[in-house]
Amino acid sequence: ASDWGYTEENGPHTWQKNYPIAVKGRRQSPINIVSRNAKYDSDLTFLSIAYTPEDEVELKNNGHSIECQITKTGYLTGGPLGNQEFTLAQFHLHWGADDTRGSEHTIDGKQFAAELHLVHWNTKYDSFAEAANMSDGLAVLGIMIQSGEEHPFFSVVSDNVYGLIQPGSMVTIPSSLDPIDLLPANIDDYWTYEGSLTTPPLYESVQWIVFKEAVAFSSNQLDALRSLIDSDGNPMQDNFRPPQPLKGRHVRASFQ
Ligand code: BO1
Ligand code: ZN
Repeated sequence: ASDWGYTEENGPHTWQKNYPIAVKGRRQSPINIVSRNAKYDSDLTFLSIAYTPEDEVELKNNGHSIECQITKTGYLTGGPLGNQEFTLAQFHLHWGADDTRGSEHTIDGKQFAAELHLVHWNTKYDSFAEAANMSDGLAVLGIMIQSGEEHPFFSVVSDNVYGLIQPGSMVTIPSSLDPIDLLPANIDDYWTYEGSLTTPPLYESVQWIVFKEAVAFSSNQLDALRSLIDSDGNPMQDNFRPPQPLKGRHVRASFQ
């Protein structure tokens, strides 16, 4: 079996063996966001997002998820990040075997069908690898996905999974994709807290920004993700880590 995964043998409850930070850490992710405990913070100014459309879409089955590698410059600043600038590296998803589960963060105990992560690193460092283990190294935008209407811009991913079934496979799709089109319409309302990578090595380097508004994918689009094979040779499904202890952390809200 792989070093880590989502089976009974190598799933989240076993990660602490090779990655003790899984239980010893003070800022592990994901968490359950309790909306009534989140404090409105008027200092949370609007997020400033300046992405560049990709003119080709580079997709990879990394054995744990489907990942889209970003090749154009794209920046995220503002909000909890202040004047620090973060650059978009990749996006990927976590999802369930069915629509009743799949997201990593939960909101007032509610789990969504999937969760999209747009992963950025702080440009004060030289690379993603250098930033990944710094307390202010990464910023991830988390978007809850629910089953509903087909998402016209996610189709470039979901229509091309047939070339990505086996772990390690990569395809480059000659279509454009602007990552901004994957965000909810309302990006003003979000929760934010200090957390970690949700997969090994579980580095405590992530400023999480989780949007209040969910985005819809069709059941066909979600089923396409479920058809992938993971690094254990199983259907890639339920590739989410459950919520972790808050350990005294505070979640802030950008809205009242
Ligand atoms: S997530 O957004 O918290 N689910 C997340 C989890 C892991 C990564 C990015 C975002 N990236 C991982 C790479 C590993 C690498 C590690 C540290 O970052 O997938 O290959 O070892 O650099
Ligand atoms: Zn993720």
